[in-house]
Amino acid sequence: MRVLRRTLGTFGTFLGVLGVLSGSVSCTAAHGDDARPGDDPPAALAPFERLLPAPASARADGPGYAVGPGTVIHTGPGPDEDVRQVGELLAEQLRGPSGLPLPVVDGPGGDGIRLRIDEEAEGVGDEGYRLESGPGGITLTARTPAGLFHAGQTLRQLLPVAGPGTVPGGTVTDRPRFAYRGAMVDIARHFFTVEQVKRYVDQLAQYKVNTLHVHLTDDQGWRLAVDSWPRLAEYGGGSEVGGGPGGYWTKDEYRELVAYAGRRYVDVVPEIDMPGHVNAALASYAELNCDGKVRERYTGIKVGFSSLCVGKERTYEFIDQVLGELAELTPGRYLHLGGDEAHSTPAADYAAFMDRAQAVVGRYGKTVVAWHQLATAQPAAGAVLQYWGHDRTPAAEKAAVVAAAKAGHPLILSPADRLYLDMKYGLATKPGQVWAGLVPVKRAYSWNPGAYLAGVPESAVLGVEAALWTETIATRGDWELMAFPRVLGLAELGWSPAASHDWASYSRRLGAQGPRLQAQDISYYRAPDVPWQ
Ligand code: TNX
Repeated sequence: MRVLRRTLGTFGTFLGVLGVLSGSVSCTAAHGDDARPGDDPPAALAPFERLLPAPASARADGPGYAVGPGTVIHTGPGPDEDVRQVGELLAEQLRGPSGLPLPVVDGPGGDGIRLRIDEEAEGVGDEGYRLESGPGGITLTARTPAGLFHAGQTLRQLLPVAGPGTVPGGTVTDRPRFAYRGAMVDIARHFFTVEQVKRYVDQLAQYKVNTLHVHLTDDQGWRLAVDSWPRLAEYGGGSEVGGGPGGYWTKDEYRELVAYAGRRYVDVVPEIDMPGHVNAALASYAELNCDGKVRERYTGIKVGFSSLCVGKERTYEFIDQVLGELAELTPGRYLHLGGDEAHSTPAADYAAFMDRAQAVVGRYGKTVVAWHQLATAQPAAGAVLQYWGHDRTPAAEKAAVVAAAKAGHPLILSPADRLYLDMKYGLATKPGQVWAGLVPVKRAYSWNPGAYLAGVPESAVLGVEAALWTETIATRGDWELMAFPRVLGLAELGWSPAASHDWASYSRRLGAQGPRLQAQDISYYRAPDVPWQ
């Protein structure tokens, strides 16, 4: 791996990557911690040891609780609609695999699985929880319903993949390292339905990922209906990479996704990318173009060729109406403005445009998120920057981001050579790109977000996000192949304490997730250096 990293630092080209691969064979063989085909099957881990993401603390102690036909889920002591909903959802999630009835009952109850809010619970923060298991049952305690939801996801992992089972006795006390643990999906390059994205939300939420960033618009398609500009979706949504039919989400579908994610304590962050990446809009409305001439729809995979017309007042009416409708649909605090790769917008125009766009977001009561290129302009007070650089990003570009972080702009880290899920694992990976290098499972996990950018302290890092760009990804199978298992590494980096960071331990726990992923029909990549169970 060390050779891989060094070589990528020297050559960014495809040829460089080829060179790395031939070198990596001997490099892998030299490492003792890589399991290879033919090794003995890995020993099973005890339930508390296989939790992923690793909890802040877990202690096995004494006899456990057998979840069986008589088990009841108690959502008490008092009536609380949110706790009730967490209990209902947990029951749904446990019934399938266990085959048990698991009725949900209001009130404190007796034996069984008990969900309790305790606003004074210690060591759990806003999103964490305590899970205590003994012969009389399992008690999940948290300050918030979100914490109870996360406790329930831990409980799922303590039970067998199929059939009833016994949760060992003991206590888990847990809380996240970072507040923002995100995954981005690009439904613009290839269109994907709300149903597919909901499936991803379920897959992610079980690993305590709490944010879904949706890249809704790009050169190849506009994917959300906007009442004041209907041709955006109706015409601009009718294309995608490769010439397929594309598609778009109605407002009701978008609302449904937001509600579905919300029930799983996942916030939706919608992105309307601007001032670049806008060909679909320029193809839908002639008036958005500086020359007043409508553009052709685009189905290729180039970036950086389109720009909104910065000098035209109509452009600002457009973004005001689009962002206004989006803000109304979005209960979360963030609107993502994109702002990346605006290669066709002169720097001064870019800065002037982003000033006005950020003001619009503020006026609708939301907080701006933008790709880190915003650091080259003037990020608004409180704006969050999403860093997508990599080992070969020029020092000056990094320095602008570091300066913005020091000036108080929280960072979301999405290093392209770690967390871009569209990068190939190896050259044999069919879908995917290689511009940021190959990203094997180990590389996606083996870095420290708290000390990633020199000069940026951990306290300036809001969190991490894995991005699934879809230029080369057109099917659910390819989506899952690229996301799994690397997105579990993202979940672990975002949640688990820095002290637990260790590939040997992580890869064993990842291997133990294999049967769970399989049971959920997730077509994941069986990376050769993971000891899959
Ligand atoms: C860079 S990341 C992009 C996207 C591409 C992606 C492909 C970013 C902010 N821009 O437009 O889809 O690379 O890997």
